[in-house]
Amino acid sequence: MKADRYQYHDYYQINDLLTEEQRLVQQTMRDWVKQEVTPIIEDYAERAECPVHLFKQMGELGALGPSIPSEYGGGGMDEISYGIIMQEIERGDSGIRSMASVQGSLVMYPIYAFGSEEQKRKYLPQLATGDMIGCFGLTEPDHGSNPAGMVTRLTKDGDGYRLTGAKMWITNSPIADVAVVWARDDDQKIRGVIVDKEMEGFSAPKIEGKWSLRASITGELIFDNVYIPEENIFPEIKSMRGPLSCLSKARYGIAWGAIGAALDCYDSALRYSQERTQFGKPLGQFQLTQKKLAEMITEITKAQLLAWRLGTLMNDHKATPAQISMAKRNNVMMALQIAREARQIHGGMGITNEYPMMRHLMNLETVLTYEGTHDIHLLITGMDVTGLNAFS
Ligand code: TGC
Ligand code: FAD
Repeated sequence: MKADRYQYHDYYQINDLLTEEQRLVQQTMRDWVKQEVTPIIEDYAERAECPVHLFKQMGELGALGPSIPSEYGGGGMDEISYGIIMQEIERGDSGIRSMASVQGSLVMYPIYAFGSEEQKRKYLPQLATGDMIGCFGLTEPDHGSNPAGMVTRLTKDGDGYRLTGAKMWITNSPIADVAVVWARDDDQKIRGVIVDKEMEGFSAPKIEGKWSLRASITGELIFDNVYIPEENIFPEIKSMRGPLSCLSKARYGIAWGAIGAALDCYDSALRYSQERTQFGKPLGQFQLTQKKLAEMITEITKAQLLAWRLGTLMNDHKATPAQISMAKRNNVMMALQIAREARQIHGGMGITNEYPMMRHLMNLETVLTYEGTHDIHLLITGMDVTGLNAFS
């Protein structure tokens, strides 16, 4: 894997829309990915091992919880900076971006938005540095697209509660020190619980055999009558708005992140088309190759503009969940299709680990599914434009 192969394509001069600070964030993350992720990622992915050491490095860079205020250890940055960070990390690998986006959007964000002052002070600074690793438990074995059907129970027991049930497909869970878990209480309300890994009756077995996101570790969460003190419950939030608003943050990051994976594939395909000759000409001189490359950069540019505009709406607190769904859905499918076309341009070489496309392609199959599947996001847009709910 050649660490020096990147070119940073910006066909519509979108960098001109960025502030000085956002450009600095971009450059810092690019340098880090080039030095620390690209040289090792194929090896880790091949061995299906998570490069856990990257957590602390991302913490030092402010990439864990970039938009959490600095008084709690977060980066104190705006939403576009957060998006840029996700884009640059995913240029390296979707699994590494997953490590960061779960930590920031699905663990730090709910503690920040719904936690008590004590919970914020206890957990956020350590999560921000990567000294503590977190995970987010919403999906259950029988409730994926419909998390409101969850059967994990939080039952009152003396001064505290008992947690029983299981969560499935949980990023980071086997290596997590803390899990933000959503469960139904005695009043049938959805409550958020902070589960510490030492709690008796709690385990987080690894899920083996993934052909996608191989450098990201995924597991289950099992709660066998785990005693939860009151101080570990989010005090106020008591509805699906809790977990779903975390998803909004993470989906926004994915809308940017997917562009990074697409750019990495496009860059490799463009380079290969200029270097490889067949029939006495570079591949890039054939009209069919030009069509592929021209369509790729067009789709990337449209996705960049969608993400940037969404970022400005996020900064103004005006973005709706349906707008976020549109960007997540569009940009992930765009990246998946580009990974596939880029792989074709490389011919047989495209299936090897000399090039990044197959890894991105396999990763993006998960990205298309998690944080709401491609079809669920279509139905969210459909509901928004028609006012009619396809889920009920
Ligand atoms: P619904 O009745 O529509 O809404 C309940 C309450 O929540 C509010 N709300 C949202 N708030 C913020 N952001 C959103 N995206 C929101 N969507 C809804 C809504 O206004 C309402 O508020 P209130 O105050 O009136 O109570 O809820 P529903 O249960 O009918 O939801 C339907 C549906 C299908 C849209 C939802 O269940 C859904 O999005 N399903 C997809 C499931 C999903 O995305 N799971 C992701 C699991 S986590 C994950 O995949 C992490 S991977 C991370 C990685 O490794 O990078
Ligand atoms: P299902 O909900 O069973 O869906 C199967 C198919 O049916 C999909 O194609 C779906 O689009 C379709 N479908 C479902 N309902 C409808 C409908 N109403 N209309 C039309 N089609 C429908 N979850 C977490 O909580 N935390 C995590 O950290 C996390 N990390 C993950 C990491 C990985 C590697 C993976 C693969 C998943 C992760 N997830 C996580 C879970 C992820 O969010 C779910 O896989 C996803 O929400 C889909 O749920 P499901 O797999 O149960 O599929």
